[in-house]
Amino acid sequence: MKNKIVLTMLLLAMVSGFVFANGGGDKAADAEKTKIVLLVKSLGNGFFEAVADGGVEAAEELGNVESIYMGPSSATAEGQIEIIETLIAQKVDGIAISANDPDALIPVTKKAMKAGIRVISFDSNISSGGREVALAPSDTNLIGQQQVKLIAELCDYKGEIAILSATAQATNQNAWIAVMKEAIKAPEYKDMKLVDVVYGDDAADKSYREAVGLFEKYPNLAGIISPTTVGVLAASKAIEDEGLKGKVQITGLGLPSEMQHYIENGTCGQMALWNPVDLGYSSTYILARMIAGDIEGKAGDKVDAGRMGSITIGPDGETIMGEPFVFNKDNIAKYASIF
Ligand code: RAM
Repeated sequence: MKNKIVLTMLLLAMVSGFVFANGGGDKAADAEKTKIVLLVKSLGNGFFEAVADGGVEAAEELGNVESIYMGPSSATAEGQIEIIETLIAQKVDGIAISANDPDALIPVTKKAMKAGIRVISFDSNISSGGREVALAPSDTNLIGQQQVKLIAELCDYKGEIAILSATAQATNQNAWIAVMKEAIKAPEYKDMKLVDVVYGDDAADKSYREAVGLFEKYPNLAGIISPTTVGVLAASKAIEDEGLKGKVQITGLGLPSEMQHYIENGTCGQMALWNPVDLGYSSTYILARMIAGDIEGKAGDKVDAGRMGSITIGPDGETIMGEPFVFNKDNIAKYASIF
């Protein structure tokens, strides 16, 4: 089934690129298109499907680009390494990776770069040396501090708090959690205690089980922070199913289209996120400009990124997209129709 989805997406990507860029149906020209792959943590995640939409949008605008969406069936570095090996053999032009591990991919991405493939990471980054540009959705400190503030407001600044994360190796979640652990030491949070960090691996069933495990282990649990779209959705469902709405608060990084029900019925009072469509769109533009030779991908380079304007590459290739939005009952419907 999953293989079928990958194949269908590949075919769709090829067909749409073909129709939009060539119009007349010139197969030779199609083969000459710049092939840019968005390699995500895992398939079946609505967040990354929105990223893929952004890739296709950018490819259509750029005209000579084919956007290809790929990912392993579960969020592992091994699965991504296997795919990158295949992409090297296929001689694609560029790969933008949301990495399942900051370091484990480096040997294979180095091999890809040596073979002339341009490699950037986005969303969940690869350490320096394993990619050229690293596009973060927002400032790490800002995200971590905001998550603690959001749960504090929901819990009246008191009680036991747990974190339900994605995988234990995820670069992005681990960086945010490190900030949360520091942030919660601030005086205004003195009556809040971080009791546990558990991992749902960005799989809906495991995340759900981990949430239920927290309710059992901590009968006085006041709130959960889940900085993953998969986790926050699963935990919200677990809270509702277990009749804990109002007793256990939940916040995190949630996709409005998936969380509308839980925001509107008050299970999740508020949560944050950025626009994943913009992330796929920006990544595709950055790679396309690097492949075309318009920029090197070095600090100080300015990328002309379509409707995202000009993106400046920072020191060590690190680049930030924008600020997270906060969603609540008042604005969720508007955003749910977009991503
Ligand atoms: C999940 C993934 C992704 C993360 C979002 C917030 O979809 O873990 O990497 O950025 O949540």
